[in-house]
Amino acid sequence: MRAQWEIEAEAFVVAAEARLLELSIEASRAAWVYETYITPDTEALTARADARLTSATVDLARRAAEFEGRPLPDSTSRKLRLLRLSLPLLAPPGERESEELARLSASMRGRYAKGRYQPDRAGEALDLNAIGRRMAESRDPVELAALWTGWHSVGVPMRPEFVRYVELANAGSRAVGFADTGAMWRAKYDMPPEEFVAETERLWAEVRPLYRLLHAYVRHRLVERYGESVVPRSGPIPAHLLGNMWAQTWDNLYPLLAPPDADPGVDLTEILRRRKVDPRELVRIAERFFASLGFEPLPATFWERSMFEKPAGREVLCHASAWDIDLVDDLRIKMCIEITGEEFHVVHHELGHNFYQRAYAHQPLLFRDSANDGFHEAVGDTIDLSVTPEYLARTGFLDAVPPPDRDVGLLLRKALEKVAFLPFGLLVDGWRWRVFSGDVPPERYNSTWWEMRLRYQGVAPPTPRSEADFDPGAKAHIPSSTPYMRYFLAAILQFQFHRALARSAGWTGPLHRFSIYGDRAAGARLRSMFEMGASRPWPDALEALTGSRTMDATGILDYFRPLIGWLERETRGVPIGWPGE
Ligand code: X8Z
Ligand code: ZN
Repeated sequence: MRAQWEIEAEAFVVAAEARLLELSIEASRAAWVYETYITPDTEALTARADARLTSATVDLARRAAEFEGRPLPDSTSRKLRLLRLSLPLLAPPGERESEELARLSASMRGRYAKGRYQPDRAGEALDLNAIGRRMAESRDPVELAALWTGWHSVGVPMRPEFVRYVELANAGSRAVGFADTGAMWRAKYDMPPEEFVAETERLWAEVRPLYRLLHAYVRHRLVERYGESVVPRSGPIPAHLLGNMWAQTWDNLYPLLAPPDADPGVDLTEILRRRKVDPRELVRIAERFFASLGFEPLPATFWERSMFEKPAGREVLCHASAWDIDLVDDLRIKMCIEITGEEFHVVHHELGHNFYQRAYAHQPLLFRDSANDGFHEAVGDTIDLSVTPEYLARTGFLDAVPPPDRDVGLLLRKALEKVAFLPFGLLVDGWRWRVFSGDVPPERYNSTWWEMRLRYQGVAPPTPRSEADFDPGAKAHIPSSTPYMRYFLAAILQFQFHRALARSAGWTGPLHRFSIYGDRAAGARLRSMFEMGASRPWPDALEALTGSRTMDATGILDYFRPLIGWLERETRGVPIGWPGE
């Protein structure tokens, strides 16, 4: 016979899921309207819907705690645990405080979305997309520094909001038993939080030598280009010279860094522009990749309701995101698509979220999530790793497959995207965890941010920074409260997934030439992992796909193996590392 508390716990979970579903849909709709049409009214509406959802979640999480310590079926106790972890921000006690936190959160997102930089008084004000385009292309250090500094001023008015936000967010996390919000974020990984931190450090230690090698090569080439007065031979690389606002991916510098005798690699931007591909078609191309694996095409509503382009005449939050509004099949993406290779990757990334969401939609609400959040971020990128020359030739984008003996260009371009990202992926939440715990107080927010950017990435700001600035606010995930360690995990996991899929296909060639395009067996393996959602601890899902229960950095190292030797040769006699690392 089932115990009384077991019956009560299950009834509680069913009712909680129904309540949360209703409030989540309401909050998603409000957030969608806000982020695609930013006005004071939509800001107030999204804040209100968020406050309702976060307050209800805290309330339910506290009641869930009453079942703690009683023997319950695994899936029930897992749901009770996940309930406390379902949102990155929880409401602090008190209706006023809860609404205040939701308002601060919406306000910071709005500031980010509305950020502009006006290069000169007569010129037009540039939004982040326009600034990003210039940063990708310009090689003028003076212009680049101005763009960088101009955008970073977006953080300044966020600072007082962020200070208060940290207090309120921590109060919300404490209300459900966590020491602070960072502790709550670290508790999401089916292992003791300290063990999770140790895992991230272990993975970083494994890939760090490759990052330092790439850093040394890039710095050396930048010294040649800009001279030692701009780029110190053995110091940090100035952050504005890497082709990206946050120096998080460096592939826009490829034309500058390509070995003179190397194959040009594959220039996706050029291919897409030559074909006159428009934003909607770009999404279609990515959808066709998923379809080739056996996934159902996206629903008609996806095409009707998504935002693919920046609309004229209203403010929107352009940072790309994927949505599942009704948590069943009201799937959408929100992007301001530009026709570039970079955005081609992002479109695959976003559709990965949508196909994952759809595959776990049959799960009970609290299991409608990825195995861990790194998985959600990794799947679209895994598909994107299969955008190989062979795939491009099969789909008619390339006339002929280039011979593999000159692939160093292809690999360097990928490393500038994927390897360059690793320390940034690690440090954003490295910083935020310390901020939430109080280890870094407001008067050291910015200096610690730069200490960490120096230590991990080996980059330095182009102009002196002070505590009047708030440079973390110039990165979307800070105002939007999106945890960031997930991207570091994804950068490791996607190569582990890719290698596993290659092995099960019997592939013996180089990993960067392997593509799962059209491979239904690979699609079925991915789908069965997707369908598990968050119903099992993530090592189970990882094992189902890869045979391993631990995250493994040898995937990315194997992928770049042919490049490592080349980088070692190129950096012979060149300084490696930097003071302050
Ligand atoms: O934010 C994203 C996605 C949406 S989940 C576009 N990414 C991180 C970023 O842009 O900083 C993808 C890679 C890292
Ligand atoms: Zn994502």
